Amino acid sequence: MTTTTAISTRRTVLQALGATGAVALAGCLAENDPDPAAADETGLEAAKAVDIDRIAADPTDVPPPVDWDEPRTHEITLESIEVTAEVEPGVTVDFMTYEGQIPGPMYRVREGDTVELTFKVPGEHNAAMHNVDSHAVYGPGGGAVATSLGPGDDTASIRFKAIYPGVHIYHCAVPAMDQHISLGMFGAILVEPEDGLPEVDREFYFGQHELYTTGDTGEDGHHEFDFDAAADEDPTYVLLNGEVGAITEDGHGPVTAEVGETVRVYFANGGPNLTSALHPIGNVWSRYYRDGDLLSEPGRNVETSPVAPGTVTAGEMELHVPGPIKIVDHALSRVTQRGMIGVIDVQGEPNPEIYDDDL
Ligand SMILES: [Cu+2]
Repeated sequence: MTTTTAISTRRTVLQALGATGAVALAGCLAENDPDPAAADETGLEAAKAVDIDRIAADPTDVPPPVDWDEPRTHEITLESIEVTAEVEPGVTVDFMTYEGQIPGPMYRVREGDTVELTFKVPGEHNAAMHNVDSHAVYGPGGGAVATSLGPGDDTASIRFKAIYPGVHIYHCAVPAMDQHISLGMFGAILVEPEDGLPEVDREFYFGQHELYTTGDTGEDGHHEFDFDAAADEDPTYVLLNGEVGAITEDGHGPVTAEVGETVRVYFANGGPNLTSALHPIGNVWSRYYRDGDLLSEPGRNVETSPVAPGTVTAGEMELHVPGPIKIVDHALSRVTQRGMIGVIDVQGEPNPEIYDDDL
């Protein structure tokens, strides 16, 4: 383990958790870190030049609510792109993605709409075979059979009718699907019920997944995918939007919202293996759509809820007071030691009747 950089993973996350926690926990971690001279050497290659500066999808990149009431047809083109990018400074990975981002783009249709999906695997951007298995599809492999393409193959197109409402995942489902999902190939498609969803002020879209590599967490260099670690379900990183603390001050910055607003979060767990214990630190899911079920009555005031791999879920929060809300997996070692955190920064006037931090 490269001790210095291993600490940097934790420091990024601990800073995102809050200064007090950072001081207390950083001291604790420093005592527990092994002597660098005794560290094992995994012999990573040097970090590679990156193809893109950012693998993390923008959480505000959510399609607007359905405003039509007759069935329509959506033409969607989705491209697989393999790119080298950083998980954190000094640590590179050859990711596999839809459209160069993690999670892949979110799509939004209405119950009864038709989707014509064209999939592309351009030879110049891919070395492996890929496809699309969408959980919104009735059909073999959720479309994966018909969309399986090798690099440079002609495009493949499928048409499906979005019959059942819900928020669903799509992902790559080639034989090494665990590898491809771990390297980033998953995203969300929202099929709104005919009656729509409650109006909210803002929506965000996040994706959790875990990364299994030949290096140690935070070890400088280029990390390769580790099939043994995947078999053991022993991840090097557990990430929100593909990077350590991507959506925090130490990454690309938090997303913002205002006191008094109601926000909805769509949360995809790509996995491939770990169930997330989804929790918004400093808030609660006032209405929670378990397992992406948009037809049943939502759960009320849900604190932490399991999100199985291969699921997109949704939850709504009321923003009564300013300050950060931290989106985490409440299996907290994944936060403090594996990178899994994102921040919604709520701005506005204090509301001491609800919360007073200076009595
Ligand atoms: Cu793939």
